[in-house]
Amino acid sequence: MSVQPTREDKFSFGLWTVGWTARDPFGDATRADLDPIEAVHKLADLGAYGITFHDDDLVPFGSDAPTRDGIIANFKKALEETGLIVPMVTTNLFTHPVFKDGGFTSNDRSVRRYALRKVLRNMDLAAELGAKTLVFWGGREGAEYDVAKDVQAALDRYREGLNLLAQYSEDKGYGLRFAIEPKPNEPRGDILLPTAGHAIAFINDLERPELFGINPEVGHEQMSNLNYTQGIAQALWHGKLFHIDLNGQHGPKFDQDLVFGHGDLLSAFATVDLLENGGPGGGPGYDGPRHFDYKPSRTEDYSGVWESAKANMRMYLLLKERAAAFRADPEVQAALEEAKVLELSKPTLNDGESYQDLLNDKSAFENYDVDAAGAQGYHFVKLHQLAIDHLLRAR
Ligand code: ASC
Ligand code: MN
Ligand code: MN
Ligand code: MN
Repeated sequence: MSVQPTREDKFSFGLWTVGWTARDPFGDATRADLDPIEAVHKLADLGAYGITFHDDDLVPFGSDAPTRDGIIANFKKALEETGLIVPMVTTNLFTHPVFKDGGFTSNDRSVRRYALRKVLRNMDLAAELGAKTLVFWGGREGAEYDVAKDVQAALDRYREGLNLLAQYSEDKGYGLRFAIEPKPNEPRGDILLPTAGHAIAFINDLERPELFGINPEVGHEQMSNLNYTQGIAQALWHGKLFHIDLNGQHGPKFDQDLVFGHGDLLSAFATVDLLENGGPGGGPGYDGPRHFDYKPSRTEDYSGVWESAKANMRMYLLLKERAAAFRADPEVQAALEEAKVLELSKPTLNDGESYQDLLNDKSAFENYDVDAAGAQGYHFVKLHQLAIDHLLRAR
């Protein structure tokens, strides 16, 4: 089995991940700054195909125009030398104090106008670098105090902002797609659009819903005690899984941003199985970047940083191989059958059957043996144990 990543695997990393210097609310940085050019070369050497960034990860906030141009030119050169691409770009609307009450939804109107300008400038760069997706992680769009935020007005302003940005992309011919990344809390006490479901519902009220999807992050959904795999399954069903942030998390607590699979391993197995193979009944899988948004632990030096970057890709490929073995196993196929997992793909009504036909069908109700149906076993545990046997290489 090969766990050597290749470009075909479509692995990408945020510049802010391997470049995180590990400053946290309680302690100083434990690592020196990482040169983005070194990050490009190192990630390319390790087998990644893409690198992503917030505007300020690449060009320090407040840089003058010549400095900015110089940094971007050097970055492009490194991309050309390595063949690494930039599949996604995102905008930092959370670090500078100006954004302490949000970007698109700050109570202060001038902050909202500034935030829009910052994204518009970044969108030009995204298009110049050939990015296909622009992510919005609204970490500061939220509140600590219910009485201090008019949530309905905030959603109006969120919508106003996103409509404008989409209009700009279309007018400029950039053809970008936009992905909203939910998170329930941290750094705000409560964040707007806290889960995948909230974000998908919100998208339906935008001017161009077809240009908007979501970028769910493993840990962010799990912080809400939600099932990540079920969340992305629903996003796929809606055609809304535009991008994905893979990492690891141990249940509802602070955002851990561990290596993918280093949190809930069983859930990670199910996630990879879904992304790679689609639903067992033929539902869609995922074709986009396998993007890692993790933070190399504060305990690690740079050799540990690169070990952790490799670990993300290794985890993904190991799980991909295990998921393929699981699907190929005839006993699993039989267990899926026995558990009626595949029967769920069969429509509940016959072809062309109306409710009147259903009402006329005595076998569906009057003569239905409800006690026998209630007494049947579904054998789900046996199927699940087969999955675990494959995951543990016991089969
Ligand atoms: C993002 C994103 C996050 C946050 C976080 C910043 O763009 O996807 O989850 O920013 O990684 O530290
Ligand atoms: Mn996170
Ligand atoms: Mn993320
Ligand atoms: Mn993150």
